Amino acid sequence: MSSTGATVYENFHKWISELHRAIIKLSEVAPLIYCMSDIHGEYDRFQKMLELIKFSDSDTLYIIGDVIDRKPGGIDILKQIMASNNMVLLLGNHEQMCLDTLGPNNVYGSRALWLQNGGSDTYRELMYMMTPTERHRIIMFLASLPDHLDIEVGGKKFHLVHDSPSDDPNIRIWDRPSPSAPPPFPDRTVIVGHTPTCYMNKDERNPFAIWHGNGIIDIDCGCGNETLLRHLGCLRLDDMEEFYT
Ligand SMILES: [Mn+2]
Repeated sequence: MSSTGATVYENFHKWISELHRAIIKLSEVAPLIYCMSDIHGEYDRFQKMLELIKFSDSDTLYIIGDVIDRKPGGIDILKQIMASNNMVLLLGNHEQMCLDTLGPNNVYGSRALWLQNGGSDTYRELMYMMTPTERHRIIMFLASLPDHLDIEVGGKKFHLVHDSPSDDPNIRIWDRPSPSAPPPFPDRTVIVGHTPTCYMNKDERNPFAIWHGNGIIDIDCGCGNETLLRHLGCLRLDDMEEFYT
């Protein structure tokens, strides 16, 4: 090979190496879309999950309700979500019970219902362990949450809602979907939480796993319950990879 030929070859080789490095770098920072639900105060599992998925500033996390109650870390998780600009929280029935009790439209009897459903730690922290200004900031944040969202990831459409797709806001956060129901939408996959997946797959012997139904996916793997079979589940919507902590 002539010396000019060798230089051309070396330059080409160098260019290919640089391109290869650039592709690797791009794949490391490519933004990814994740969803979780029903963390129910399990702060440690939530932090472990963020580490496991290597959640970065360019990724987006949708949390489909029920961050608070049952276990004591709910307010810390809420504060983390509020401080982040790439975590999107949807309203769950537990956030609604908190709002009904402490929000601007106080609902008669809501405090008893909330406390019966694991709200004691959240209630105590909001009422007695923070300033009225901080409490107001949290309540106003909860009051601003959407109760459903339609998103598109890589050409696939998803409808995110805490419990059931419906025109009725109460059904959206309170009802339980039937595992044998027909697909709710012809063109979108529904992703819900609220109902631990053991009730959908009738499997109470194995660790709870994300349930894939007919046009609907349930990602509530039982956080906040007492069973040792519970997990925090996380679904990456780009490739439907599942993660558990
Ligand atoms: Mn719920």
